[in-house]
Amino acid sequence: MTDDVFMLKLIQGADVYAPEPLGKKDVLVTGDKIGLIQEHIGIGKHIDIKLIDARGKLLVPGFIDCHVHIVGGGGEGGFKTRTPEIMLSDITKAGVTTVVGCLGTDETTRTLGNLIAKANGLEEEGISCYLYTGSYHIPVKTLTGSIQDDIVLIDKVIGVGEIAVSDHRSSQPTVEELTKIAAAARVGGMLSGKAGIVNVHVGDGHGKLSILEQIADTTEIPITQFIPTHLGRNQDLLASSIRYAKKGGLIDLTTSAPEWSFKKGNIKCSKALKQIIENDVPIKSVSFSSDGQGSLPLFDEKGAFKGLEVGTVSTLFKEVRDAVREEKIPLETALTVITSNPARNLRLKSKGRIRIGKDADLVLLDENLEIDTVISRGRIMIENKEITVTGTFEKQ
Ligand code: FWO
Ligand code: ZN
Repeated sequence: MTDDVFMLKLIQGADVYAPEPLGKKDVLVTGDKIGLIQEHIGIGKHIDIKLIDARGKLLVPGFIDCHVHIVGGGGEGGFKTRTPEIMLSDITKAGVTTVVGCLGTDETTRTLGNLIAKANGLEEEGISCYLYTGSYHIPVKTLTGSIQDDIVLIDKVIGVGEIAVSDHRSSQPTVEELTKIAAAARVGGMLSGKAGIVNVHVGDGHGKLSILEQIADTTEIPITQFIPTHLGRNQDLLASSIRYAKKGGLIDLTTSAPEWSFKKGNIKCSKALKQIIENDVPIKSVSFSSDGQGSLPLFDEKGAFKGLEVGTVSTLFKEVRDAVREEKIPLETALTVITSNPARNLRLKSKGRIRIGKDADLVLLDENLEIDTVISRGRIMIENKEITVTGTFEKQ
């Protein structure tokens, strides 16, 4: 019998990290929601329910990847370097049940219509998908002609991005231009009960986060309107990001990292997280995102394109696991950067925690912190490390 039949599933005897540790619990999944969390949940003999024996396993919230190029990205080396769009199992086998899709350098051949259609497709295939309107560049390309209207009128749009700053590929936005974008996103979010977040791509230019600090210091726009990302590119930028976070800013680190990036100073996310914690940055301000399907291009010192790789969603949890195993960061702390922190910072109200009434987005980890089972909105997508639900064009 396929899992679709079971509206009720009982996960028994898991060690639950919600992400805070709850200890051994039974968790009842009712439809697409978490229905009950108790020491022991008894069930009648004749009830039609799927039992999942989770003894010896950890149950954690489904992971949130808040920066994924779901329709593909790239192109920085010409047409043949446009990266491929994402497939469902690239996401689910990484334990990710919620993604935020975005466009990047190329908003000519990648369109918002394509992004919205892909997001709807991923939802139909079984995961949750939100979006940023716009892309790297200004003026921001939108669907309705206005950032505010896109956020208010398009359900999945929760903000704008990834707006590029301090990067040779950016539109070289002025403080005024970025302020206007943040103002529109803020009001759009207010009117629609969404975060209205501005996701900012920070390059390796000397400007770093100064444009965001100027906006926060000189206007009524709160610093938390922004989520700058790629902040582990080099030690200089990470140090600035730590200072920025200690002033109340939100910071996001990219887990996809090609070998060459470490030669250019990139700091492995698990190590960056250790440094961030050691500098007393409130962990709530920190998230990881994968830049999945985004290009990871290499440019030489003159800005000439030298080659590129493609980001993968699978790096997201890998860095969290390394933070636990190698940097000895407690699991309940490391997990927050891909669960409760992005859920809070992006105002994804039904996501990010194992709590009654929240979406039944759940991941079972085995004793080696390997992903064993993934449940998205109550549906089993991966079971005992096997893909049980494939995307439309993926072979079983
Ligand atoms: C980063 C996405 C970069 C695309 O700086 O921004 O290029 O449009 O697909 N990727 N431009 C990757 C580094 C963080 C390694 C993007 C890319
Ligand atoms: Zn980027």
